[in-house]
Order: sequence, then C-alpha cells, then structure tokens
Amino acid sequence: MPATKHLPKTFLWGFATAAFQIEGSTDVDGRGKSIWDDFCRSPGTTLDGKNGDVATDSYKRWKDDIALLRQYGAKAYRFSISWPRIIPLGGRNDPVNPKGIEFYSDFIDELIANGIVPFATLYHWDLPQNLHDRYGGWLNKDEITKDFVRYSRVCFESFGDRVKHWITINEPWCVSVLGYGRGVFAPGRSMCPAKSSDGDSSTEPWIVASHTILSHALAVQLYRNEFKPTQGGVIGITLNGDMAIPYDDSPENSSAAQHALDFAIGWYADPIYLGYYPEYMKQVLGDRLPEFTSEEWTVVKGSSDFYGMNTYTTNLCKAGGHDEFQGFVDYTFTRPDGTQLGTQAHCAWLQTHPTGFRQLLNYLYKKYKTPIYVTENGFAVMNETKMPIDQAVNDTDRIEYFRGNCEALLAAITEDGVDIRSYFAWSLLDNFEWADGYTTRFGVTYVDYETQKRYPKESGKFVSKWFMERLSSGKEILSPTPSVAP
Ligand code: GBH
Repeated sequence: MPATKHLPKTFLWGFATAAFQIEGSTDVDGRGKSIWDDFCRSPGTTLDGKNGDVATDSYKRWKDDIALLRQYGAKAYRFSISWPRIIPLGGRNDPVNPKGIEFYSDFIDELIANGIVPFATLYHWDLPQNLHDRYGGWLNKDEITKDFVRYSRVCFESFGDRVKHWITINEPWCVSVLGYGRGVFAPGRSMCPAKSSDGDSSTEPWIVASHTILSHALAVQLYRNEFKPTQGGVIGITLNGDMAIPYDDSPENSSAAQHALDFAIGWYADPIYLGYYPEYMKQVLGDRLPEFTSEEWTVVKGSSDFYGMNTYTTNLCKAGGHDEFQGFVDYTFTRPDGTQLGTQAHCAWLQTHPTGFRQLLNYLYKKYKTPIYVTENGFAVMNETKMPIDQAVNDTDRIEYFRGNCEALLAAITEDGVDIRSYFAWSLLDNFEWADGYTTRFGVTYVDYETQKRYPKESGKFVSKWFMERLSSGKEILSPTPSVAP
C-alpha cells in the first residue's frame, strides 16, 4: 500500500463559524443591534421567516462548542467577533462594552487551554445598526474607515496577546452585492422591485466595495505599525470566489471564465495583492468603479499577509449573461453534453467539483503569490432539514464533498507546490444560514433547534480522521502550533 502523503507539520485544520449565525442572545450583556437583527426580523427576508435571536445559542453554549471542537481534534477554530458586542453603538467615540470583551476573552482562553489555535474574523457582516442609521454605514468612507480601525484597535489590544491569526473582513463581495446590489442580505438596499426601493444598485455596490477594501487595509496598517512588532501575528482578508471554467472551447466562453474570475475575485484581490483593478472591470464599469487616491493605493497594495480563501463550488461560464455583478457571464453546472459537473447541494449555487477546487488553488497562488489559508469550504446536503436526525447524521454527500476537496488540497500542496496553510470546514454546526434561515444546513454537527442538542455527523468524524491521518503524529494534534508568519 502506498504511504499516505502528509501535510506540513504546521498545517492548521478545523472548523469555521460566524457570530451572528451561531450566537443568538442578541440583547444580552449590553450588545448593541446589528444590521442583521431587524433585517431578518422583517417579513420576507428569510425563507422560513426565522431570525438570529437564538440561532445555535452559542453565546450561552460556548463551552460545549469548544468541547465539541476538542472531540473532533481540531487544531484551529475560525470564529468571528461581533462588533456590536464590543462597541454597542459602533463608533470611534462610543463606549466599549466590558462584557463583550470579557466574553471573547474567556472564549479565546478556553480555546487555547484546549490546544486550539484561534482565528478571529473582525467582520462577518454584523455592522452595528447605529452606524448605518447615523451615517449610512459602509457608504460613508470617512466615517466607516475610522470606526472600523478603532474597532480593530480595541480587538488587537484586548485579544492580540493570544490571537495570532486575524481576518479583517469576511467576503466583502457579499457585503456589496448581496447587501447593496441584490438586496437579499442586510442592509437590503437594492433597486430590485421585489426588495426595498432604497438604494442605487448601479453605484452603491462598487462604492461599498472600495470602502471595505480601504477599511481592511487601514486596519492592517494599524496592526503592522502598532501591534505586529510585539504581538507577532498575521493579518489578512478573506474573499469568496468559486472556480470558473469555460462552458466549452469557444474563445468567447474562455474569456467569459476569466471575466467571471475578475468580477468575483479580481475586484478585491487585484487591488489588494497587485495594486490595480482588473482591466475588464474598468471597461465595463467606467467611472462607476471608484478610484483610490495614490495615497490610498499605497495602503491598499500589499495589505494582506495571506490569501484567505472561501470557496464552495465551480461554475461553467458562458458569455452573454445579463448580470453585471457576474461580469455579464452566465453560470451553469450542466455541461454541453447534458451531464452535471458534480453532486447537487441543497442550495442551487452549489455542486461538488474537487478538480475545480484544485485549479482555483493553483490559479490564486500563481496570480497573487501569497500563502493561502482556506478559511471556508463546505456543503449542504439536499433536504437534510426534512430528515430524521439519524438519517441526517449519515451525510454521505457531504463526506464525498470533503473527501474530494481534501484530496485536491493535498495534491495542490504536495504535487503542485501551492503554499496552503490551513483548511477550515464550514461549518462546525448547522446554523442560521442568512436569507435561507434554518432551511439549509452546512454543519458537520447536526443541531436540533428544538432542544439545541448537537449530534456529530459522519462528515465531522470523516474530516477529523482524514486530517489526523495526514499530520505527522496524532499526538501533536492538540499541541499549540508555532506562529507561521510569512
Ligand atoms: C459563505 O459564503 C459565508 O461566509 C457563510 O457565512 C455562509 O454560511 C456560507 O458561505 C454558506 O453559504 O445568490 O445564487 O447568486 C459563501 C459565498 C457567495 C455563496 C454568494 C453563494 C450566492 C449565489 N456565497 N453565493 S446566488
């Protein structure tokens, strides 16, 4: 039997979550409101009409969550910090909430006591509502950049002695396109007639994007100047983006695949890693694509120590689409011969395709030349929520998804030489899946929302075993890993 290939000793694997999707307890211990609170409480915003008031009750059950991570043998955990728990009103002159600091501080201590490396995301979509009401939130460059930097400072000061892996913003594409373009996520601004009539989706997403990029970059500048010298961690951004491959071998469709990558990934990654916007975006958007000043460019370019990669699927791309946010490219999973690219998930946008995952790892590494941290990757089994628990925990399709992608990850590292330093499965728990409410389950652990009882799924056990077998020694799994600053 051929020897199992191994991962680098310092490789970090584990599971990811986000504050609003798991915490609940939205008005406990001085937490302020976030833009998701009222958004998902209003009719028609979530598929099942449910909201994040309870979620998986993790604000109360955090010790159980950590015990679960330990049970899986996870080396690292990616979680997000809720801005309105830390600064209830959000702004740079607003008071810090000691209870919020205490919660995450205890949480981080408990992770470390269990040998689990904390990866903290500063912003996973829960903007303090007050900042949106006060000055338009992400639309207001001067205000939001300063407030985000101050919030970041509070987190570096409070947790940076123990957190050595920081992610500034999770998936700014979703913030812009889903929040200000399609209006399906908070704050729900869109010109789409079915949604709110506020907002201008022809300009706002592009403006918001430039403000998220700048806020990220200024927080990184702060960290590098004032905290990194003593704290010694790494900091970067996490982008969503799926592999795009041409539908067929026609020249239009092969350009379409590149155009899709430009709009989904290059929009953020080209400025941050290369210092310019993709040509194709400039062509399509003209002066709707906000320029950075030369001073801003010096802050933006090179503002990430790594590429934080959230990826789920692969799309076949056809030229001539109507959706500007996709670069006028149509996506499909059906090949010209009628076959499907992979196994269909519960969400329409997701099919398995490990080859695409490996291609994307190679594409990103070659283009952006920076270490990659896979910060999210996961699958929602079709109709899982309608199944009895004993059937749901037997999640074969999710196991196949992880098996394929983990093998692809290993091949990218050992055969293609891609510098990949982490893999986080999304998600530790079934949780509040944004506009899908609780109808879509991404967890490796089943959550019974009636009792809040957790049931490890076979996929969780699979991921755990797969990584354990590929790290040099099982014993090291629970010991802290040295910081891997590039
Ligand atoms: C991640 O986003 C999020 O970070 C996480 O919070 C979430 O729970 C997880 O995915 C699972 O969804 O509306 O048809 O145009 C994933 C990136 C980008 C995937 C937008 C879905 C929308 C497709 N998402 N995409 S569509």
